[in-house]
Amino acid sequence: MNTPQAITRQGSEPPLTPASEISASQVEALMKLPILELLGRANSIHRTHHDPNKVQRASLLSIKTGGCPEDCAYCPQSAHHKEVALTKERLMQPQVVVALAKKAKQAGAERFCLGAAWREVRDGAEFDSVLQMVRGINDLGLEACVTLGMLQEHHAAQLAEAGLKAYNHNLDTGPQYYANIISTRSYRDRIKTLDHIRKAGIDICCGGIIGMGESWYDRAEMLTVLANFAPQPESVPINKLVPVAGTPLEHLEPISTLDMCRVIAAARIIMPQTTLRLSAGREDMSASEQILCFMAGANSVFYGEKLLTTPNKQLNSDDELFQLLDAID
Ligand code: SAM
Ligand code: DTB
Ligand code: SF4
Repeated sequence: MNTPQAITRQGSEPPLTPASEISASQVEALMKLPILELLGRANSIHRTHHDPNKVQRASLLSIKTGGCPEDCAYCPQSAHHKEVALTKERLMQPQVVVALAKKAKQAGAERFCLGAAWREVRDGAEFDSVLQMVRGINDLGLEACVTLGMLQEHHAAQLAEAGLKAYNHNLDTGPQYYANIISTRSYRDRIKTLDHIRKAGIDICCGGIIGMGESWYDRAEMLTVLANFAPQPESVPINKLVPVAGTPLEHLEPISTLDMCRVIAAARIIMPQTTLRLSAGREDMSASEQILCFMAGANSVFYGEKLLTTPNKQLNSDDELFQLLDAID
């Protein structure tokens, strides 16, 4: 797998077709194209590789909430941000999790994702419980995805054996901006975990957050690292920062939907096959704004009234959105 060192500032022409070794300055130029040109290019690539009318629904559940030792500036679950109003919760029981997965499936979810506020996976009873959850979700015919922080090779092998489809582990931002956001683990640590996931044969779900004060070049760097993974990640979540009170990023200005679209469109052009998930930050977007993100190449959302700890779109609002995506009489 390529590391961030692979990024170079070479050339300024936006690429017309996905390249195997793309540079951050090329991706930045792509994101800065006239918006209609950018959306047009992205949509045409999207239609070549995906059903243009299909948006996947993934459900999300926080199985262990709060008290995380990491200092991620955006995250309400970090124990470093003492002003955040959040009740810590211990790891949930497997049977409760599987019952919630069953409900999500009945509501239309195709993938069920479990999130734990852990720095890393540790051997023991808690990890065994997570393996049991994965088996239960799999048995329901749902794709199972987990995000548990860093892990070692043998953990990835056990998750694969339990039938895990995908592991979510985000780069969060570009390598140069990263130190402004997280100090308790390095970019290289993240890449190492992703390597273990890939070697175990589990799909990689890896993306980041837009709107943390980063530049266009930082956004381009993050997408470039992702696009230069070989093979590219099977799914890429693009989160808009949810500015939670009590976190260091609480006062940041929200970024516009068009800026989100620019990032999504560039991601679609350079990663034509990936499932692009319009993740956190949909709550304040209108149906039309979300449809613009789908035109730009997003083809998955988190479905359910809560993300991990913050509100997501209400189910009736998403049901209306999905009706709008259908043909009309
Ligand atoms: N602890 C694990 C980890 O960090 O990999 C898993 C859970 S963590 C909450 C999963 C991802 O949620 C983060 O990597 C980040 O991209 C996203 N996230 C967390 N807080 C967010 C926020 N306030 N706004 C947008 N995305 C957020
Ligand atoms: C991802 O990239 N976004 C999701 C999922 N992976 C785990 C999490 C979003 C969390 C938003 C803040 C919260 O609800 O705590
Ligand atoms: Fe912990 Fe993950 Fe939140 Fe960072 S993003 S504080 S690792 S739960």
